[in-house]
Amino acid sequence: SAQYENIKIDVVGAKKNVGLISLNRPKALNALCKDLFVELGKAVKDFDADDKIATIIITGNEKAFAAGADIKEMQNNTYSSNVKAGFLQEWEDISNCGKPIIAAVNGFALGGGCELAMLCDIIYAGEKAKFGQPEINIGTIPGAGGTQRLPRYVGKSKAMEIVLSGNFVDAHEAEKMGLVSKVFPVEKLLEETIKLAERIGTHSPLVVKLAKQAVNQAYETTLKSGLQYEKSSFYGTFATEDRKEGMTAFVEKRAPNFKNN
Ligand code: CO8
Repeated sequence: SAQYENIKIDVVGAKKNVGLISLNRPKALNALCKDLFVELGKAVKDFDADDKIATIIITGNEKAFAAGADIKEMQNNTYSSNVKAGFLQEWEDISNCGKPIIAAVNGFALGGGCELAMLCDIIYAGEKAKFGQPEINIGTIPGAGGTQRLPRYVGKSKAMEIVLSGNFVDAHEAEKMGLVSKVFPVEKLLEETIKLAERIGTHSPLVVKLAKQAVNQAYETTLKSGLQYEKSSFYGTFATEDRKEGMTAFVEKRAPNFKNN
């Protein structure tokens, strides 16, 4: 991954179908400077467009997933410079990805780091992970979903507590409150995340994409229209070769051979 300075990319998994993105500014605890985010957005987009890649993982290092937006870079920003530059709007690129993205979080996931993890579809954590929205400590508030996605994960009281206090929550607390789906020993985290990514990669990529879109609808709409969306998409799977193959394989007691069609 010679073309990147702030991230590393690899293709991993037994079938080489998992795109691994490692944030790589260890001296700044992977603080999310603009250059890093531009590279991250490009790497996600490229993996999303690559037919050989089924699932994407974003990770950091043992000390930090990411300690937030780069405070040194933004300290002299002004309201008008933020508005004019559309400060950090490239973050939206990540949420436009059609393929599943799993965050593998060891160490600090703070501020924008916690928000980046929440932009992902699934969060796995190492047992030393720490999550928080400490923006309040530096006189600002979360700017990339901390006040909006976090309450959807953990409810109002816990989200308020985290955002207003700036206190950190550890991996087990984060799991208990539903922010994280599983916690592993630090050195097992990446291998377990790759296993999940590979498992997802055994399914029809087309149908995985539909399933991701359908779950995301749950956060965008009323229950009634979400259920409508789900039903249309479910009906729609019956127009695919992969649905036919999946059900035929079940009846014939064999493994399905999905064609992404
Ligand atoms: N930005 C820039 N540099 C950072 C950041 C950061 N967020 N976090 C750590 N660093 C740097 C430190 O400055 C230090 O650099 P140096 O060696 O040059 O002094 C190096 O990383 C190591 O950090 P520490 O020495 O502080 O390490 P400790 O182990 O003592 O402490 C902490 C670790 C507790 C994580 C501490 O570094 C810390 O509190 N960091 C800041 C956490 C924070 O406040 N994050 C929120 C930032 S604001 C934000 O994310 C808003 C997001 C808005 C997104 C908007 C999108 C539109």
